Amino acid sequence: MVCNVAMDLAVPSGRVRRVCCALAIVLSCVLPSRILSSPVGVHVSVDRNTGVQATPQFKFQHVPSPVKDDAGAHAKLAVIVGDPEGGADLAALTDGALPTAEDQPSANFFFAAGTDGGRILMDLGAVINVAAVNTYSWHPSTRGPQVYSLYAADGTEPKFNPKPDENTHPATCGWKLIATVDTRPDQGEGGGQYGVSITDASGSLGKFRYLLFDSIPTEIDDPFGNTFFSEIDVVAKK
Ligand SMILES: [Ca+2]
Repeated sequence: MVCNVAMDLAVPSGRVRRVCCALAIVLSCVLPSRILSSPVGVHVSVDRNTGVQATPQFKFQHVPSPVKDDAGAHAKLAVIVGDPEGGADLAALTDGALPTAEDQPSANFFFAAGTDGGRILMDLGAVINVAAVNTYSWHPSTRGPQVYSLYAADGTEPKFNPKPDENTHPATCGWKLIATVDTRPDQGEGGGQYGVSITDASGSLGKFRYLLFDSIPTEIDDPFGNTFFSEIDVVAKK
């Protein structure tokens, strides 16, 4: 439990993997465990499908299914921190194609085994009004859940750094934290299909050109904790 709390806290703090457990225990008493630093108004919906509910159609109770023609379909993607040598290349995140089975490395992007995740930069090509960011994953075990922070930027700040390295906190160089996401269940390995939808009560998360996904493993008990990401959708406000 303490380890989970420590990892939750590590997400919005950049690439620092471990924090003082004592601090974690203290903060766990006053902060919710799942959405620690999301700004007021931001809502993170999480759905999980297991067993026969997890199908290649990615149908969820609340979170919309992935679509092909979202505002992120033609975004430029880059790994700016981490080792991407895992399964499919980054294009799998925006191709609109979905895995057809629960353990399909060739249809999912994930960071290399034994590494501590990384950062994915998404350049939408122009500033757009973002209504939602939806992320999808599928794996029968610990690579199913998603644990990441989402940052966003319009790129106009003078100090903006589009590629903050592992020693640079995005918030110090023109990025805004949108949400922290942690879909790990309280018990069990968390296998299954996950849909996450990040929205805001106002109808808009903001006007951004760049998104940064800062992902960490769901566990470090073995080398296989990096999430199998199937798709990322960016929904423009209409
Ligand atoms: Ca895909």
